[in-house]
Amino acid sequence: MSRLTLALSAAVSSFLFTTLPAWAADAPRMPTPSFPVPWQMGLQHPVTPVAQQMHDFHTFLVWVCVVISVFVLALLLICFFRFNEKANPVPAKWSHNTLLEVIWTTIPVLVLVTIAVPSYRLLYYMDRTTEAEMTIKVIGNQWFWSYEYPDSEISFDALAIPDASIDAAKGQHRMLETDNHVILPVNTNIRILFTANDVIHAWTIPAFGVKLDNMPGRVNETWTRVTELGRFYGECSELCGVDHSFMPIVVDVVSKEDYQAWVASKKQSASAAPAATTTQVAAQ
Ligand SMILES: [Cu+2]
Repeated sequence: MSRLTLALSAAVSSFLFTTLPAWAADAPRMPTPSFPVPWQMGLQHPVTPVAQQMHDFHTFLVWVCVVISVFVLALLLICFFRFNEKANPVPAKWSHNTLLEVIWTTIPVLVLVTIAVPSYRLLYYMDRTTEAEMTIKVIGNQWFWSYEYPDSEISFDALAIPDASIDAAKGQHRMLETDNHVILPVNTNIRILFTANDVIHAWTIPAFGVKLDNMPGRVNETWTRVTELGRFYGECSELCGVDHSFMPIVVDVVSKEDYQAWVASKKQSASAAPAATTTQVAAQ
């Protein structure tokens, strides 16, 4: 390779490094549509079809609970007022009522079936996608995360940023910020594989409706499709040791074009070190 070619490649790589945005903790502020707010009621804003269905199912269950609670409260109040010693001094002596016993056995069974059917449907919907457009692999370590993008041959670690280095002016959040962010394209079916190097961890992003155990010696699978741009946060959700609470997760969901730019910049940086060495040697 001629000196001119090497000089040109060095110039191109330095151009790429200086002009592409830094995809890390010092990345520009992004919208955080799912970030919890003070006095928020309910769950984090859902940004995937799975999370949306989880929210709908959760709301349905809350209403089932409300109806049952009101019904039981009404029965209790009737007992208090109609059958107290003053209102009903001579209690009835009968016991057993076949019709009533059939009813109070059948109705709870029907309630459980009504809950089980959508629950199982959602469980299988969450399980996996047959039409994955890309794959990422999440590896749990004591106490940080490693990520691999097998399609693009990219891999990196993400470590928590200690409290003392948190810069709130950049939109960083204590106990939630990592040095490297996971970058994912919007509106893309993404297969996520989970494993661990040491103990059980659990990669969790509430806004995605994703929470799965990272088991050593086993690969678990789920999928996601994020429909909104922004920065999303999660934490390890399996007690994995003394620094369990220092395994935050930051995912930046970007446009497909920005994702391609990030992949290109990552590949460039991976091949930059040998290129620089060759340039130095050629310059001597
Ligand atoms: Cu963990």
